[in-house]
Amino acid sequence: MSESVAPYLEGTVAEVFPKQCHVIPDNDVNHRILCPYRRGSVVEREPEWRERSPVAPGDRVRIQVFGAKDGVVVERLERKNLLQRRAPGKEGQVVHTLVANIDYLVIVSSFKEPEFSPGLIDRFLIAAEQAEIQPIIVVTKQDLNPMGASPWGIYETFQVKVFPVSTHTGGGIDPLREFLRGKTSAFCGHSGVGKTSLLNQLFRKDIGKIGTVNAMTGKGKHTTTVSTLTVFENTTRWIDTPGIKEFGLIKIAPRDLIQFFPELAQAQFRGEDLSSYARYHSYQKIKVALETEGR
Ligand SMILES: Nc1nc2c(ncn2[C@@H]2O[C@H](COP(=O)(O)OP(=O)(O)OP(=O)(O)O)[C@@H](O)[C@H]2O)c(=O)[nH]1
Ligand SMILES: [Mg+2]
Repeated sequence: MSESVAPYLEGTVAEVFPKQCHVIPDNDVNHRILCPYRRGSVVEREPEWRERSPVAPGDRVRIQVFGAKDGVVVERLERKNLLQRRAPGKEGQVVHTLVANIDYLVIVSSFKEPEFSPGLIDRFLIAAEQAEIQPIIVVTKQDLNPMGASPWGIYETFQVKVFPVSTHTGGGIDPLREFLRGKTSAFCGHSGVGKTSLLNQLFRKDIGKIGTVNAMTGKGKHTTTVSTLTVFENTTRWIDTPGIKEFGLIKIAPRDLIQFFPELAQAQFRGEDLSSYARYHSYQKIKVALETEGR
């Protein structure tokens, strides 16, 4: 008689905790297996930029399964892409991998409460371009925009798709759901912009807890604390992420930054004054950050 060996499966990381993660096995999208992971068995060779955690939501992994709900990660499979930022509060070259293997980065900003945030949108757009991930922009809380202002117009001139929505009126939700169907998308942005509210509407049921915003500052209260990948109608995957305060870009030399601002690069080529351009301020701010962080 041969000894029985615990079986191996492949799956997708749905949630990451310290030292363990939830994995959705490929053979049953409604199932979750809690699997410890060890850096040594997941990362073959430490990269130049050390990851705060060696697995991220969306990662493909091979697991060995011991019971209905128990397993262990034995390997992280090759990544199609990954979205990384400088790990906040960490010294040196440490990165936070927000998500891996996504089709769309959904950059969520509210029209108001908190205030529309082009600075963060610019950073996400740059990171998406670096990672070769298609970004789209969702501007929530359109019920607070009775005049129909569109401060996002500039992004449409760069062929970035913008979806204005309101989870209060339901406006704009159906076309967004159709656009995302069959793909894996990560929803990222500041706290309180309405990422979880939006996902609850897209799912047509409550999958995550919704917070409030501070009445004085208009800022969110970091209600979502762990990124969660949830499967919608078998083939669509949505990752809700906790609101971030800042997005520190990595692996860009300050002199190369202008390439990510095509209108400024062209203006510079023509010898024009850059300071009259809408995104000049944002460009300067990011450049200074890259210079002071030093790499
Ligand atoms: N007026 C208005 N308020 C909204 C809309 N969508 C969400 N909100 C409110 O915004 C607040 C924050 O919503 P959440 O969905 O928790 O925001 P979040 O982006 O998930 O926040 P974190 O989990 O902290 O990152 C709640 O009070 C929601 O009711 C909207 O379309 N219009
Ligand atoms: Mg949330």
